[in-house]
Amino acid sequence: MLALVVLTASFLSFQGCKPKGAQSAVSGDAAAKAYVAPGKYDEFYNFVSGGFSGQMSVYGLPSGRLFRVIPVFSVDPEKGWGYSEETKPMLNTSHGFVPWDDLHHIALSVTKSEHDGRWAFGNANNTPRIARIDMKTFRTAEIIEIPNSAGNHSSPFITENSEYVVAGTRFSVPMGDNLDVPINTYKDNFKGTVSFIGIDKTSGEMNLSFQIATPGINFDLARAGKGKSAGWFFFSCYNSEKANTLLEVNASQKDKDFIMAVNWKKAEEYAKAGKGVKKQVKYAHNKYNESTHSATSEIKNEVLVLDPKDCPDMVYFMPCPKSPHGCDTDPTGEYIVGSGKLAAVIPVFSFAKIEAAIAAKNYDGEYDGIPVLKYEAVLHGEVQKPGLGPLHTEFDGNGNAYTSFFVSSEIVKWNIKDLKVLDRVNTYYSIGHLCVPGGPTSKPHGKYVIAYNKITKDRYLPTGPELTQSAQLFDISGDKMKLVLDFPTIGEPHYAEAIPASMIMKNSQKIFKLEENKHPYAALGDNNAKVERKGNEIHVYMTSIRSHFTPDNIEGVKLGETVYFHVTNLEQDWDVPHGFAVKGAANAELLIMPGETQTLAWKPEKAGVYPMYCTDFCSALHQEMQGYIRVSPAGSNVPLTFSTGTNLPAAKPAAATTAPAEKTATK
Ligand code: RUQ
Ligand code: CUA
Repeated sequence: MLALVVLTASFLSFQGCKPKGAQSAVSGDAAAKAYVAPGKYDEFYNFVSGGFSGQMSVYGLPSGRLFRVIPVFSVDPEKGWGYSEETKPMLNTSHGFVPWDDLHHIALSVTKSEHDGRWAFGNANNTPRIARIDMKTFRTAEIIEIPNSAGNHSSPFITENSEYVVAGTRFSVPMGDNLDVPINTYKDNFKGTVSFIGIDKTSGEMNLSFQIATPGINFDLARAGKGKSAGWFFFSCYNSEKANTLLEVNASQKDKDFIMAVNWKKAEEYAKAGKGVKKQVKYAHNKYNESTHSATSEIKNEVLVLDPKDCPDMVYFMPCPKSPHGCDTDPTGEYIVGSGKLAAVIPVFSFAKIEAAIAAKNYDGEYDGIPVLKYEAVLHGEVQKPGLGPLHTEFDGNGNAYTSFFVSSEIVKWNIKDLKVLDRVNTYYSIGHLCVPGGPTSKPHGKYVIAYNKITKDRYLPTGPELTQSAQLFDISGDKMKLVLDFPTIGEPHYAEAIPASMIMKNSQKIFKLEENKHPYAALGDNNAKVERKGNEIHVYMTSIRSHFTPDNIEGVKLGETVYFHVTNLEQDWDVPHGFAVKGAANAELLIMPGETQTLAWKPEKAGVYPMYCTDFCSALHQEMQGYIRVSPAGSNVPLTFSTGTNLPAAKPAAATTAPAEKTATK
């Protein structure tokens, strides 16, 4: 048995085989299908998670053109994200400032399980957090940390009407007062959680509503129910063996792991009825305010935890073959697809049968006190011989499912009701997630399936040891899937959702209104520009407008002082950002949108004159958009002055006592 497991494990680590006919898989009209003529728009926005880049990227479909990289969990010098004083608090956590994370999954907000085009959510895997991106601005509006979690992989997933965004911990960990325990006491001391984060209907603001304590297993992925199963949530779990070392072998011992079914409506009732226990924790909640153009970070200390032991009928386990990875619910909400990474079949569960099995108490014992439903009792059926290494499933709304297979490197189309395989196409190579526009919703938009591949090999011009990351677009409008396009992506394209462009573009924000700018250091007009000394801080209230800064000459800064450049972009025109950089600054540039104020902190190390300039090509005289700041020794008596377009009028006293006096002396 062990030998078999080891064999399977090494088989899985094999880097996907190269399918035959890799070059000739494209049919004649493919180019026309992906072609979006210059000046024309794509039909879909594709929001793609950035994996270990910590960002989210946005592509057009069907063209595969990259539109934007949205900074989320990682600092981004292009936009000054995490470098400007205003955005730094967004990356604050209970561990302090964290400049990076690993963003695996996207969840777009839904109403009645259909896309509503308001927000995109993304998870931080490493230091558990969830971010909310506002689709009006394509910016991160909020980040909430998740306590009692480690490796926030099973996240974020969203309920029917975006009531909650939900997150399961990948690692079980010690919780409570004593965290310093021997690792080999795993079975006694390590526990898991799934977290329900409430979303405000209007503002989108997140709040950690409650957590459910679970046995010490690993949560991998999840989906909410829909339609009649909308009050339920389904989580795939592995390591029901509760191994804490060499999981590739030790967590693959059992024939079946679980899908955990949670009645979240019931959990919500228990939480409201005070069934939970308030636990002391520490987590950061960061919000970006669009009128102050600044983020705040608040550390919170409490979470409500529900224990299934005190909350009957809230949690059930369903056996699922061999380390289930993806767990997907079909558009009707009747079928739940589990994908066992090591399984030879795809089990499909029936919600009607789950309800019946619960009513009849058709159990197969318990796991840590939680009832385990009988596999046969809840099973709709198994897809036979689908492929090797099933990972994820999306749906087209016509009764078909599309499952990605890592090991056999293909997408397999099958019918949800009769479980018959209908078609298969090779992917180049080793697909992870896949995306049908609207695929996880109750109303898929269909048309395409996009493969997000793990390995690129020979598909593009080589770029040294690291090759480009890659996605592939297939047309699914006919009976057979057809490869249309390969397109390179930024790393790592993990999961993605696609939404019709028409749902987003009409709401796209063009500028921030100056009259709504409540930034405490904004200068709302050139006349309001000024420089002030506060203790050992110099605050520059600076404006930028095509094509100058006010002020653009500053003198009188002393070594040891920190200069804060608060730059307000006075433009009120779409597509006219200005940038700002100063020589020697130990951070990034600022990129300031029309009507916005952003701040760069700079602590000069040497006396001298330092140039500063606009970094974004904004006008014909962009290259003239520059200035100087003079730094003098700590004890100097150079007065603090500033100007634009005049030769330092405020500095006249100093000039009068030196230059004219000298002139007088020579006469
Ligand atoms: S998981 S490749 Cu990190 Cu989304 Cu299946
Ligand atoms: Cu402003 Cu270039």
